[in-house]
Amino acid sequence: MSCGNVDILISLAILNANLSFSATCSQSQGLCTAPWKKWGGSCYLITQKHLTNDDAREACRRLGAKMTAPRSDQENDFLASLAQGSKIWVACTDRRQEGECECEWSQDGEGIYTNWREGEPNNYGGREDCVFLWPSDKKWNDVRCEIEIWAVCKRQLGSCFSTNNEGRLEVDSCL
Ligand SMILES: [Ca+2]
Ligand SMILES: [Ca+2]
Repeated sequence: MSCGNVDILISLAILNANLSFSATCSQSQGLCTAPWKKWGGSCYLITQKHLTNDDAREACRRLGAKMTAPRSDQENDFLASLAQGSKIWVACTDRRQEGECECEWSQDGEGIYTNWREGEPNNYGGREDCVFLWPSDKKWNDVRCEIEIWAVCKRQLGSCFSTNNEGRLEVDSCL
């Protein structure tokens, strides 16, 4: 799937047929509106804000996305490249049952991808139920959920469009 002009024109044509002339948002295929970055079949946005795990999940939810948990070495590397040297949350937790890691974005029938640093997860102090990614070596560590670090939100490809005063569709940054 490309983000080329042809795709955009086709998407606009389809949307134009379905939308009335009012300000509205609609999902379309193949686009990630800046500052979201496209990778694989999804759009990613780094918060660049220090947030607790709960606040990071909520911040992503408000953007129509979910906090990220990578599902492959390639996606893990991509997240590390977005991190710009900062630690970032990985949306995995063993809050529900100590020692049982559950991750966002894992699919049925697919083993949970993990990339633990040696000696982790150690549940240090009996209080580490959330996970971050060290950008230096791209490895994971379990930590307390209350620390404040950056997060990456992920959502399926799509973009927002709205109609302008003349009823014409235009790409909008209404995320
Ligand atoms: Ca734990
Ligand atoms: Ca740890």
